[in-house]
Amino acid sequence: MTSRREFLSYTGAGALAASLAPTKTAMSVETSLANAASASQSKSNQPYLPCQTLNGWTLPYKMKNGVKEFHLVAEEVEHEFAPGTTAKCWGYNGTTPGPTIEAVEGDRVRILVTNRLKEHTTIHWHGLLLPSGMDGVGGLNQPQIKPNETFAYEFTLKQHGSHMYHPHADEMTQMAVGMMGMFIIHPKNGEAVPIDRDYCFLLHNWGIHPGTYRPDPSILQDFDLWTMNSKVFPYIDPVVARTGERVRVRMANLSMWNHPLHMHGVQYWVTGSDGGRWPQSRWRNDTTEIVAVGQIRDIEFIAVPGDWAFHCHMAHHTMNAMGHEIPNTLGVDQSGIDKEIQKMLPGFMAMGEHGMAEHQEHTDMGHHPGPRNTLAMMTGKGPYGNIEMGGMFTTVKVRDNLAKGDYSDPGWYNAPVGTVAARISNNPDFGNPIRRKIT
Ligand SMILES: [Cu+2]
Repeated sequence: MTSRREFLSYTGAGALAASLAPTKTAMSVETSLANAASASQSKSNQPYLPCQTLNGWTLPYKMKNGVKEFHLVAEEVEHEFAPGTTAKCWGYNGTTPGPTIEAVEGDRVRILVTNRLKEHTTIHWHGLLLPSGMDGVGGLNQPQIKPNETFAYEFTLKQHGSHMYHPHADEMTQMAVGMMGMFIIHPKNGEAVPIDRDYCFLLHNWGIHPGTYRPDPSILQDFDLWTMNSKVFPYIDPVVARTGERVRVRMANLSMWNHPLHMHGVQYWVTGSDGGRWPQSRWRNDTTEIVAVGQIRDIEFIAVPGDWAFHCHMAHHTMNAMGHEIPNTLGVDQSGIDKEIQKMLPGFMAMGEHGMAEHQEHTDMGHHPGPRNTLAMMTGKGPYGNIEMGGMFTTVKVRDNLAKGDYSDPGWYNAPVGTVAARISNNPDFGNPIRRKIT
């Protein structure tokens, strides 16, 4: 993951290097990448702070006569949600989500879109202010981009803030299988309140039924996987920061559900949306912010040392593939049922009488393996044991001694002595607590 992070920061810096040399009319990607190393060592020269796309990357561009030219390729991709589950998805330039586009307010951008799918597509620039003919709704604003064709979109960026791109052609299918990306526009005159670290991710849901390899576009509610940038816990990169830094996270949602994103350890400010940066008088504190379907919310906080959970608060959205509408086994005495069912289903294990936490213990031990290409419902190991999560769950890892611009995972937090909750008794009759009616 570290080397991927380094690569990502280079590609982001590569774009910066290109933007600093607008007189070079056709800077190659290779040149941009080569320049990245020096650019990353002299961050003060950068006109903006590159955004870190969790588990993702930023698309390099070429300068052509003062226009920043990006090239997106719509294509099928083999995508891994976590080791153990891959699927044939659709995305851009080899990944889902597609690479993040980063530019600056006032830039003229040209975005070439090559269609390597077997059906037509378009791209809609979600939230951008542009001429109607560049808005990307197939049939309404432009002809569909047929297989093998390349279309050019070109417009001037009149705004700044967090935005997205996605197809507006056979949208139900193309979004369900992963076609989406972020479009970040940095302010021309810098940030009103300086940001030390900037992150972004797209929330999504997937109908990848146990044992299958193709996302099912017909699912409306009971999805199997819930993702941040098309990854599930524990394979979502952590948000890393140094104590005291101001961190922004741009949370975007192109799934079929609203997601209340909850961050532990801080009261963050909600500072912007797809409608741009909000005036400071509208910033407000919260710890859970609903990011509705098709929306973006920017949050900012001052980093506090520790390992902090950061997740969707819909409890089913922090699970991996799980059954729905199954009999409730809570409180049901299942003794002896194993042997009976094992006659028909060898390896069957009754569970759920006292809760579902035992699920992770069983699956971690290799008991009752699920169908192939199917993740366990609960997973993840922390320094104190099983985390029992999945889906839209990651961590904010804040340390006192991180170097500026170091985005690598610092490992688990070493909590100061006396600051961790600890057992003081194992007797259920301990103490003299006041209790109401007990059945
Ligand atoms: Cu959710």
